Amino acid sequence: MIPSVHYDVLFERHPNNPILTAADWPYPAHSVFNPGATRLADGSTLLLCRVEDRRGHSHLCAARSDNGVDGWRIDPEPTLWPDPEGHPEELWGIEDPRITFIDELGKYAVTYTAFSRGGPGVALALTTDFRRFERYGMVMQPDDKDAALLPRRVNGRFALLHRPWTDPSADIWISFSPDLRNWGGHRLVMPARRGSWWDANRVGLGPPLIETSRGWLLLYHGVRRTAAGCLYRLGAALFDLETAQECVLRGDSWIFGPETSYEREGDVGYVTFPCGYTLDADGDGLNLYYGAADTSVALARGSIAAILGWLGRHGGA
Ligand code: BMA
Repeated sequence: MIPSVHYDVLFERHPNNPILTAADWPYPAHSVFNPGATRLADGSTLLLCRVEDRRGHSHLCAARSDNGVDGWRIDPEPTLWPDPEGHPEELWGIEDPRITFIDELGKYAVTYTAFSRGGPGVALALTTDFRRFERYGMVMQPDDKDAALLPRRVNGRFALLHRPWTDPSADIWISFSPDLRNWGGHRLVMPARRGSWWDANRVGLGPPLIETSRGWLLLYHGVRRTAAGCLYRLGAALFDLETAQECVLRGDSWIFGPETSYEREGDVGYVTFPCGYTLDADGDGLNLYYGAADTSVALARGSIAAILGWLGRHGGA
């Protein structure tokens, strides 16, 4: 075995992990995982968690904390509940939200997986307070998931990263819209690798893209299928600031993956699945919130400068 001590450690797990589980929930919940995250205007952290019930269907529920680690105030009832009558695409639940604050609108955009009879697609809702939501419905039809908006327009258009399912692999695409309703300009921006690579079979956006002076930083999950099941790990890549569609650097190895018992044991073991982050006041400290084994919510801390430095040493075009 190659000792991991020889690899750079880019994320440190929080000692309180897992920071949220179903046992913390104020109403019956089977599992709580894959939260979207954002910093609210008052400096507190909001996690929009995926909560799965015993039917197997998911909804979203907000948890708020002053320090982003503990003292969570969890909504006493589901925050965003599937609405299959008004929105048939939500028939079998809503999952894996990503949150982007859109400056121009002064609103948070929540992109989530809507599990329809036709398969999982990407749905969008806007909110200012995470209490009332303005649904835009399904913006990318099945099979598609792992989507997030960029916080601002790129060349005059809103931009959405997402992950349509194409035979034989699942890759990351970008699409553009003038109004968040009509989408076009679809383009493949990062394919899964093949063969024995750690991200050989599937890749998908993790949290929303992070804007840095060197480019848009993409943290993505890579999936490798094995005889024992799938391994979900995290990788990094950098996209050019101007178009957000040219991959400038892609890291060769994964930078975070399932190692602890709460990441390896659960409903779906060997899964680390981040959907959200917050930044520290210094603009560098990165709080990465991730689902562990499709069972609980965990936190790992890193630094944008350290990830960019690592990409410079371990990334290729
Ligand atoms: C993906 C998504 C995630 C889930 C992961 C591992 O396809 O469905 O919600 O965490 O699989 O089961």
